[in-house]
Amino acid sequence: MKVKLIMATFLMAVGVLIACGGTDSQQSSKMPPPASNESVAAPVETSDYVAPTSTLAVTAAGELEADELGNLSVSSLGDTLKYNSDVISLPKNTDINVIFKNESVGLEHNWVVVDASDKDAVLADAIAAGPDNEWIKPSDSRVLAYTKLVKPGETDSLTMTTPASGNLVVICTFPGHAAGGMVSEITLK
Ligand SMILES: [Cu+2]
Repeated sequence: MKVKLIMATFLMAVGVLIACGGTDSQQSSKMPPPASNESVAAPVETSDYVAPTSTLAVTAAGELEADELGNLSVSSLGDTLKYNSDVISLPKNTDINVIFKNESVGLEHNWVVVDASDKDAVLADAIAAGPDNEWIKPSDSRVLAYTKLVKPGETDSLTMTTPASGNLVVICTFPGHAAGGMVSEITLK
């Protein structure tokens, strides 16, 4: 099936090249054959490629959740100090792929998972760690999962295994951002 498709596309391309040559030999001589072959082959190859993306899944209560493949799409909300959901609902003891997009134009953000009881101490140590450490204390054992410090418009991803229990929160450790509202609660179900 795929071979037939490639052959059909190739024959069509040859037909076009012949047609060009017949009507205007000057124009066809300018056309480099290897380049035109590449441009024909590319769409056929990419048709089999499935981009590693995820669907934005939201529960009836407005909580974000992972899709059926275990992918969780999260982002910051414009140029506010907010994530795209205050509550994220995740299954216990499950591998989750988190894709975090910084949707802002001018702010740097990260997506850092800690137990709620460790939030203030992690944030205090983050300020001490400074920008050279992307606002996270190096090897901080209280940090359960984290992205890099993501620049505006960029994306980072991580894989985490959810625990069996715990009161987890997501915070942005850039100074002032969590205090300003960049906190999401994770409910385990
Ligand atoms: Cu932030």
